[in-house]
Amino acid sequence: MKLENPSVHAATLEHFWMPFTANRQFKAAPRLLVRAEGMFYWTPEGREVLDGTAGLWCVNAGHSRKPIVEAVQRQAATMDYAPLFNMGHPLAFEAATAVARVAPAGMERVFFTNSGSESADTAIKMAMAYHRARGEPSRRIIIGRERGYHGVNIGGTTVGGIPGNRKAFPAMMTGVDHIRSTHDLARNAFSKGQPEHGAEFADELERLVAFHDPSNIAAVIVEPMAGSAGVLIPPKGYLDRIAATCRKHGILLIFDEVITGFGRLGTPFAAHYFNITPDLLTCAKAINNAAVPMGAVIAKNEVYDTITNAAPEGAIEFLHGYTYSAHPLACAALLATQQLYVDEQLFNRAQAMVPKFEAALHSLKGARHVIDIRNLGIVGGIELEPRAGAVGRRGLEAHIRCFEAGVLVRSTGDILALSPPLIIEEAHIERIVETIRTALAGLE
Ligand code: PXG
Repeated sequence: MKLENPSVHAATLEHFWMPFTANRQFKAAPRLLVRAEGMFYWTPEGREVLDGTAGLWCVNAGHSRKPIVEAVQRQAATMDYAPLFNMGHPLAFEAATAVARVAPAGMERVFFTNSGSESADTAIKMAMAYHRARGEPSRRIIIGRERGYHGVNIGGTTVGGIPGNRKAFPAMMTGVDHIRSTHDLARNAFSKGQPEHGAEFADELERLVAFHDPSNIAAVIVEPMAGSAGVLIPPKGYLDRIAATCRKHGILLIFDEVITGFGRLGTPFAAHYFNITPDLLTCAKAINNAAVPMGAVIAKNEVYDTITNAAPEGAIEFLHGYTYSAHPLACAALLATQQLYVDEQLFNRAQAMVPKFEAALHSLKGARHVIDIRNLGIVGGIELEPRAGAVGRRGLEAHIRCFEAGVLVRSTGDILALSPPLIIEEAHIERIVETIRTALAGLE
């Protein structure tokens, strides 16, 4: 028997079924990256591309940083893999301790996953397990929000609120409802930082709680700042009202901090930024600078204690976990990354850069097609007027033009999103903004 399939050739693009990509269009005109360092990527032709998105909101310390690279290399040569079910390896405990050190006070229990999607589904299961352990197993409903993104697994897809991501997979998980998004261009366009209007959107949660009855609701899951759906910044007072409603009715609050975690807003987490402590917090991406896939759910100590103490002595308390939970290479990258964040004071650095970032971004007001600009921390959103009959085309074309001009920006529909590495300098900010301005000027 021939072992090699004769129809498969090494240089072809057709075998890789690409994630969240227009496969046919991409393969007709591929945009490839082969090397990265600091603020830059390079294409196979050797063209430099300034990274305005930290990869996909994840490379917060900049690319291929030496301490992280060396930590992963060392670990790969020392112990490639070790099982963690009823076994352990020291790096897993050290990594959890490092995360607990920067987590909000009282949230010091860390469950490792391999992605933001797995973190969302893990948090949903934790919420259900918590209420069961407390003797209220009827609390199973999870409330998400329109335009929320919590990854692509079954729980995250169902509680997520991006219509396109959901429509082919309706009602995969039962017992889910959604509050409306906070996006309100009419009142809040061109706000700097948190917009003034819209705290009252949180009142809808009270309505849903009354409708379903608190005795049936396990948790509310929101991104403190919605990233994927186009940088939607919470209005002033909004998150406080959501948190107060959850507290009042014994509902767990889950913050999805996959994007906001580890310095994106100039604080370790958005929870610190908004001074709200959720019950569960999901993260991934910048947890280890995206050097090796990794995510985590950070739980309030009380959630961990409740679930753990409800199980009989000797029993596994939470029947959940992944083969690669706390993978040694991911843990090594995590420890080096967290140390780098401290050594370079990257969160403070990000905070100090916000006024310059904000001013440069808002200088695009008046640029062609721009109908809104919004920002928080080192995150920017630029909303373009959609082209009649072709929603999303203008955004995608702007992304491609910027890439060709040497700057990576993210497009989601007709919204451009910026989330550069936190090592960004003023000159980089200027180059990103001017590249966008030029790209938009030449765009129909
Ligand atoms: N929650 C949030 C808030 C996210 O932003 C996930 C969960 C899922 O994480 P994983 O690791 O399973 O992908 C994310 C992921 C974009 C973009 O263009 C954003 C994400 C992923 C890909 C693209 O905004 N965020």
